[in-house]
Amino acid sequence: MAILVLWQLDREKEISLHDVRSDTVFHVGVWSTRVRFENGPSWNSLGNISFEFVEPYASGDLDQDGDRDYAILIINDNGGSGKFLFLVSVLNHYGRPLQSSTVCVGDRVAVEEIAIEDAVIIVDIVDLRFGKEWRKRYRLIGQSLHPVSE
Ligand SMILES: [Ca+2]
Repeated sequence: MAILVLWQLDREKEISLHDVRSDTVFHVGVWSTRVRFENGPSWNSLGNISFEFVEPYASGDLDQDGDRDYAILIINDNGGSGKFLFLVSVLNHYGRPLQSSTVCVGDRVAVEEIAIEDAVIIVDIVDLRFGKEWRKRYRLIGQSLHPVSE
């Protein structure tokens, strides 16, 4: 039995963006809402809070175990003026996508570019109200995303 399990771990499959959108159970926002994105935005039961998968995204090895993971973006609209953008790390966990960490990037901001280089997520952010731009970097430490300086 142990040999079979080891064989299966060794033959772990790559995960695709489609897997990330359709097979990850996301916990996003203050309510830790469980959402999926296979059919566009996800709404709460009252229809007043939405979560939407938005591009761009990046793929690369975040936990440095040799397989491809994803850094994706989700917008949370709670029906008020705020539109909160979350950066989410999704790891390849034995061939299935697993959300490992989520950080709020800002309110009413957009991401122009996102990349993964040497296990660091590099995010170029623009403030949609004031046009201000800045860059943030995050590294996975354990299961959590932490901001890092250059
Ligand atoms: Ca990995």
